[in-house]
Amino acid sequence: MANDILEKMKSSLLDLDMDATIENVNSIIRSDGTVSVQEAIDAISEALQVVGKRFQDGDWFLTELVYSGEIAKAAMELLSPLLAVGTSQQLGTIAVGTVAGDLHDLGKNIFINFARSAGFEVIDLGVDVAKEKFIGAVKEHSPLVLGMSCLLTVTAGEIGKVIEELINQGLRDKIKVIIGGACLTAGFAKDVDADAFAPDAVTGTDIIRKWITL
Ligand code: B12
Repeated sequence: MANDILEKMKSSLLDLDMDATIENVNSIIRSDGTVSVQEAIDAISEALQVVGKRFQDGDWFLTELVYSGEIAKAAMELLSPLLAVGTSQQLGTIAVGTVAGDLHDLGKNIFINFARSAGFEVIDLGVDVAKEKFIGAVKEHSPLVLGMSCLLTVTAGEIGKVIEELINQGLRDKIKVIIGGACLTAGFAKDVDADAFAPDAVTGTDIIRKWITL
């Protein structure tokens, strides 16, 4: 039953049927926990992997990529508020943005929602965030953690530039840096002197929670 409804939602997204996807997400929400919000978000991510493969293989074009992103965004907007009912704990402030040149924000937003529901105050810097804006946010808000999201190989170098600037401005030892996004790896994080790479939002939230409680 749980699998059926998740498969139905994935199929409707991959059929690029906005109405049916929204209806399926609403059925999941009405299922009262039979399917968890986390399972629904994972299913959307899985469908987007298929979108990426179709785009990469030349079976789908930019129009389909854009529209599938819009459907996923609309689905996430229904699911996100259900995550944000977590806790009244105040674990501290983190700042998160997608690096310069990159407009992908679905994964960043999922991480933000998980972090908020875990009790962090999150400053969302948005997408296409210039190095100067990351540094400005660190100076202004003194967050415990800086999170950077990056989905494009061509923009991954921006992460190293931000970290370099943190070092130049004497800020690096005051903040932990976590990075995430489909084109990154733990090895890349090591190369650019980030403190951690998270393959998904749940792992990312666990890592920053550990940093705070250690
Ligand atoms: C949807 C989508 C789009 C949408 C984005 C909509 C939006 N609002 O985000 C649009 C249409 C805008 C788009 C545009 C482009 N895209 Co695009 N896109 C995708 C797609 C299909 C899904 C991305 C996604 O949202 N995945 C689901 C989320 C949940 O996964 P995620 O982002 O990885 O996030 C998870 C983790 O990584 C982690 N995470 C992410 N960020 C962070 C940050 C922190 C701090 C932490 C802790 C964790 C964390 O947590 C998340 C949840 O678990 C991917 C395919 C793929 N396999 O990723 C291609 C993909 C990323 N796009 C690609 C390309 C090439 C483009 C374009 C260049 C296409 C073009 N020719 O114009 C443009 C670039 C525009 C730009 N300047 O940014 C390529 C990138 C290849 C590469 N390695 O460089 C991909 C991989 C497709 C492919 N296979 O070719 N895209």
